[in-house]
Amino acid sequence: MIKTTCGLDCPDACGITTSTQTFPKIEADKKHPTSNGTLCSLLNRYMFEEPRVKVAKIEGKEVSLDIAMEAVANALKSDKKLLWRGSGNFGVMQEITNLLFEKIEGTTTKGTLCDGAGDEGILKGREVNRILPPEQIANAEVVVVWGKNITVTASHLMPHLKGKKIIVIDPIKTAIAKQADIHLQVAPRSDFYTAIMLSRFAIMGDYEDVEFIEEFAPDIEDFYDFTKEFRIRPILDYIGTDLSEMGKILEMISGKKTVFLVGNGVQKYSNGHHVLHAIDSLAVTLGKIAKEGCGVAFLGNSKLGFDNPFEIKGKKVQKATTNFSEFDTVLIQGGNPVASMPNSSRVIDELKKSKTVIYFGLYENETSKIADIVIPAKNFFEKEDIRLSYAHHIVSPMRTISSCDYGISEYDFTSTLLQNLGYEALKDESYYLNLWLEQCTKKEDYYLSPAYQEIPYADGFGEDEDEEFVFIEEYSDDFIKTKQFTRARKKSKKEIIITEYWLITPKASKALNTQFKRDNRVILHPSLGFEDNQSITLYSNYGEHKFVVKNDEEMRNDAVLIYANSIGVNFLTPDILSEEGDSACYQEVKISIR
Ligand SMILES: Nc1nc2c(c(=O)[nH]1)N[C@H]1C(S)=C(S)[C@@H](COP(=O)(O)OP(=O)(O)OC[C@H]3O[C@@H](n4cnc5c(=O)[nH]c(N)nc54)[C@H](O)[C@@H]3O)O[C@H]1N2
Ligand SMILES: Nc1nc2c(c(=O)[nH]1)N[C@H]1C(S)=C(S)[C@@H](COP(=O)(O)OP(=O)(O)OC[C@H]3O[C@@H](n4cnc5c(=O)[nH]c(N)nc54)[C@H](O)[C@@H]3O)O[C@H]1N2
Ligand SMILES: [Mo]
Repeated sequence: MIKTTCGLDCPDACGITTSTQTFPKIEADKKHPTSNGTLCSLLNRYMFEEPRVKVAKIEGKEVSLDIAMEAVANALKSDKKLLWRGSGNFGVMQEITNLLFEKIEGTTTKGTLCDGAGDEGILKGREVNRILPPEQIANAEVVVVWGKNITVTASHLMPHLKGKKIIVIDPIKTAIAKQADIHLQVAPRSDFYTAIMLSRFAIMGDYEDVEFIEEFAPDIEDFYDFTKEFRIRPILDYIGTDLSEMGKILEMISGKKTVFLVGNGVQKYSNGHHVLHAIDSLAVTLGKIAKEGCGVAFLGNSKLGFDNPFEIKGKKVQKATTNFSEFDTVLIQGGNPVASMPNSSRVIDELKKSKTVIYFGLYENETSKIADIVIPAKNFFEKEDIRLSYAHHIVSPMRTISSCDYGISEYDFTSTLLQNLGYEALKDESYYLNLWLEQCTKKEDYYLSPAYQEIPYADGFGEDEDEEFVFIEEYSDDFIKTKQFTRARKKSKKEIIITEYWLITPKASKALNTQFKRDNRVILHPSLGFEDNQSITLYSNYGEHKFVVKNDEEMRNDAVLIYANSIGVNFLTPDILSEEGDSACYQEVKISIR
């Protein structure tokens, strides 16, 4: 039997056992510290059902891999070339193509489609984004699931929640919300206010952890003053809650070891950094961080503590709002930007203006369809790699289990092009793999990241771990004006006719971003008055697209939901960057229905 690891972009990064003889039969590695004995259907089933790109193409014509690679080499000789990498595979070797772009003086990207805004908010308070080890989640007594659809997107955390008090803060009545002791069904994009209000009431009600604050966060008085700048009544109305519900939450947490599991949902907005900074400030006020069974877990920095051999300098452009037309040659690796980036019409226009688009991936998708050159990749069962995770510290090798004679690995792709273009060859593949493993400590059969700490921030915050926490003390928001709060209050609820809806766009259970099963549904509250299976057009300032209606009581009546795997969802989303953190803001948009 061989042990390997799932490479799909998911926090769990599950251990797998299989053998070359029995593959594609795979099983969960029951000894792997983060597996719970099962593998999800994405890995077990949908990945194997998805038709692969099995032959290289130039302008739609099938050619041999050698000829296609020569065409890629020629295209990379142009002046302006860009590498745009997606997150289809989470192995570290994906980044080896950086070494090619360093040599040819090409442009790469900075920023992210994913968690950049939230990450920046964490850095503001703690200076480093350390991962909360799952053991601390297991040690907690109360778990606050905040904008994270845990049963779908991180199902291997579910066993840790057994027997605990659960508080869910989410505009949708998700599966975990249905099991929760308290579900705060907040208005979308109101989490900053929720965190600030909870902090204010915590201090007013003497729920704060005085001893902890003295040592780690003495600036609390200024933070308290800051929370008082916000008016209680209109803001609680806006969030969709009241004093008694806020009180219940604080009572449930008080005196109990509490973990906050914060997901991407809270920060898909221009002010996403404020949200994570406010949630951290709340956790510090309550003393629910840097202790056993406590902490705020967001997507952590998986590469923290590593020297990354693939980090390069050179020109970088924004990943979420790339102007592809500025480049003659665009190499798209492991991603599907035509469907996954915001504002699809703009992305398609931009890509059409660039001379040569190269798609290097596993599956046919919206991006492969418009590419000039298509190069088939190998999947993570067909090459060697190392897997890190943004939710735990286990570092796991990924092994070659199966052969693939039509695809090429990222290492071979880079190596071939460097040779073809006359540059010095790469070192052996094992050299790079070992560079990662050598930096780890060994824990039984597994490796542990150099950043591992049993209780993160136990000695303090900052790089040197002896600094104080920095509270949030300023807030700006151009999208929602606080004046709206007073206006909404003056009208009775009946008078307000909603014509524009928030767009909630979370991850789907049968897809991994745009890979695997796709959809075309929009989910609405029945009170909006549409029929199931009716086809409707949604439009925003950025574009429009048709979707098929599914009614669901789990929705609020001021929001519609379209999963991230849905065909056309990103025709509606804005190509704007978060105020800080260089992140996409998929939900900073209101949509109308035709
Ligand atoms: N099955 C599956 N698993 C996945 C993925 C997948 O595509 N499919 N993708 C992976 C990737 S790339 C990532 S980044 C992670 C992300 O996983 P999560 O962090 O769970 O992120 P999302 O699924 O985007 O949204 C999470 C929740 O946020 C809620 N939400 C939306 N808007 C708001 C808001 O304004 N406030 C609050 N409080 N909640 C809000 C949504 O209703 C949803 O329940 O999942 C990973 N795991
Ligand atoms: N509306 C909306 N849009 C979103 C989001 C959302 O919540 N809502 N979420 C955003 C988030 S969090 C993320 S992370 C992005 C993800 O967006 P992308 O990074 O573009 O990821 P995918 O769309 O899944 O495309 C991954 C592609 O990688 C290729 N691939 C897989 N494995 C390999 C490999 O080993 N080698 C190579 N060369 N190719 C491979 C496959 O062909 C696959 O089609 O989407 C973002 N888009
Ligand atoms: Mo993501």
